[in-house]
Amino acid sequence: MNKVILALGWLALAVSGNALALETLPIQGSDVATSWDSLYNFLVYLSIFFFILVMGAVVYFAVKYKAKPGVKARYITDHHLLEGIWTFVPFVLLMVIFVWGYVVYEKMVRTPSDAYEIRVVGKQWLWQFQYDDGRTTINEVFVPTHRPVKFVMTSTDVLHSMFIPNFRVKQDVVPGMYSSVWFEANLPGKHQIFCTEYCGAAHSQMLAQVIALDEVEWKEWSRGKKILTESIPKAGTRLSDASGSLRTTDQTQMSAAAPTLSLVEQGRAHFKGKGCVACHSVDGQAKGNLGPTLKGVFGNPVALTAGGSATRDENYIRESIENPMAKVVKGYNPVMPTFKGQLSENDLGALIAYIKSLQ
Ligand code: HEC
Ligand SMILES: [Cu+2]
Repeated sequence: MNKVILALGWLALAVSGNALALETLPIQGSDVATSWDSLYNFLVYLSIFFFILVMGAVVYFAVKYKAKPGVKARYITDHHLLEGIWTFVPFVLLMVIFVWGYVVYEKMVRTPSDAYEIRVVGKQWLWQFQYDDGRTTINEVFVPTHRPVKFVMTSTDVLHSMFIPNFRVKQDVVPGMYSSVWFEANLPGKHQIFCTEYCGAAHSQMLAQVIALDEVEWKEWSRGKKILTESIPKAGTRLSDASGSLRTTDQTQMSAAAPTLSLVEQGRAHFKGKGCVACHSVDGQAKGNLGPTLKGVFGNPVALTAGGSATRDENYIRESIENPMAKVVKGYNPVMPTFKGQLSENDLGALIAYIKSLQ
């Protein structure tokens, strides 16, 4: 009898544990969060159902078939119907989970092509954000609501990971390459960012905020106004009548050092300053046979000397600059010097933005 009470105790504990799991999710700050939660809740309810079913059967059979003196247990071999059911039902359920999971995953990883891009650099121990207009911010990133936003991310030192619980998105940030994550914030206000890859002593303090701005505020920010972030509440707690313009200052001062050049202009300056212009044209004309033109290359495939082709995305351009021998463009000699170590992550981000703009 004691064992039965113990089993029932475990049962109650497990069920309440699961019920708690349903209550502890952060608020839903993006559309993906809603789909993600539905799947998560389905999994929890399914687990509760089967937990009760299996544990209930264990307890029931333990009592019903308790060994009695003088009674020999009957030996049962197979039961096709039963076996068929317990194979088919889990198969169908797992397929439902697989397809559903795939659909949500697809939504999370397929970045809309019109997404607003922000470059992110993770370093021990802060997050830096770089915008098209040349501004940078530290540990706060300003994004519009109801518009897809894409982070193109890299690290200057070790592995970090961008995790925004309210949006249910997470992506590793890796030194030497770019990874990306996208979301569409649907709730204005502050959303917490965590670094979720252990990255050294102050890892737990590598925190930042997504500051999702409503339409009015986003316009102000885009015009170069400073947003008074202290007065912006956590997402979900915002008063409906709060007007964005109240939270911007009248001076055109920036949240970070005021940039004189946009990102593309900064990239153009590096392109000149580092001597890329000696070998690469940007107008589609061939520069002798020194190097290929960089006009209209971004996003398009290129044939390689070693055979095959490569897509000229952020990572390809980066590799071309840091390790030019890795993929040599067909028809050219491998004469490009490496620029590894000569460009900061911000410079690289600007150069890539510039090459991207040469369409
Ligand atoms: C000495 C001449 C030279 C200089 C200087 C030079 N490159 Fe190159 N670059 C080349 C050559 C030759 C190729 C083609 C062969 C290869 O892929 O290495 C090339 C290839 C590239 C590619 C790939 C182009 C494609 O069509 O896929 C990119 C991107 C690039 N360079 C960017 C740069 C940038 C940015 C700089 C300046 C920081 C730079 N290069 C400086 C000679 C040069
Ligand atoms: Cu980190």
